[in-house]
Amino acid sequence: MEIPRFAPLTTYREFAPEEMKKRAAAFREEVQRRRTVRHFSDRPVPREVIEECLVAAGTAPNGANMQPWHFVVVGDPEVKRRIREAAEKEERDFYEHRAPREWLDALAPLGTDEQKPFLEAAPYLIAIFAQSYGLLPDGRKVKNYYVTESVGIATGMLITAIHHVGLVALTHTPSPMGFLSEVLNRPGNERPFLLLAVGYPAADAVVPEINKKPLREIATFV
Ligand code: IYR
Repeated sequence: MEIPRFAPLTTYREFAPEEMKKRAAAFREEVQRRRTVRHFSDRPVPREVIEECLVAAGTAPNGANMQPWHFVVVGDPEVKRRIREAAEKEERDFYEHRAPREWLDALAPLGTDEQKPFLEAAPYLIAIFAQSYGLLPDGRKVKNYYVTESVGIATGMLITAIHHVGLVALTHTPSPMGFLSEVLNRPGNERPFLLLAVGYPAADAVVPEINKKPLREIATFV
């Protein structure tokens, strides 16, 4: 067993209550501006910005620090085209056959359909994979813990980072999305978790008029 090693906490910063309140409100306002955008410009995005956002996402708290995620950043138009083609095939089946009426009704306010032009328009697609188990260089398996929770937290941090730098993202979950493993050649210990389209919004981008639940509905203080 590895012996735990500890170092002093030097990165923590405390803020006085008034400053804390200001920061809390400022951050709340900043994230309230975020919208999921489905219409992308093809304007290029510096790769370095995406790299920084991914490093930020990789700091996410996670089970036993196994960091059970892998991010595949797709900028190659031909790979994006293949992803779009495969996603639209699944989505067509979803919208035309598989989706129960109740699900279609729930999606109606978003105006989504089987057409996924953003998968080619956005300069980057980030395919997020969850590693069900880790693999040592000698091929032995290492158990991962709380994989879904961990990858979900990292994904949330990635989306927040993307917003923070002035880009927009769309969380896309083609169902099923096994095709991502094939198109992107991922190993057997990884399952596709989510596909993020990232870029600038199109000049004429519109967003659905929907609301977030108020605090009293999403939280209880006891
Ligand atoms: N995967 C489909 C359907 C879809 C499902 C949910 I839940 C959404 O919030 C949005 C869409 C699609 O991407 O169109």
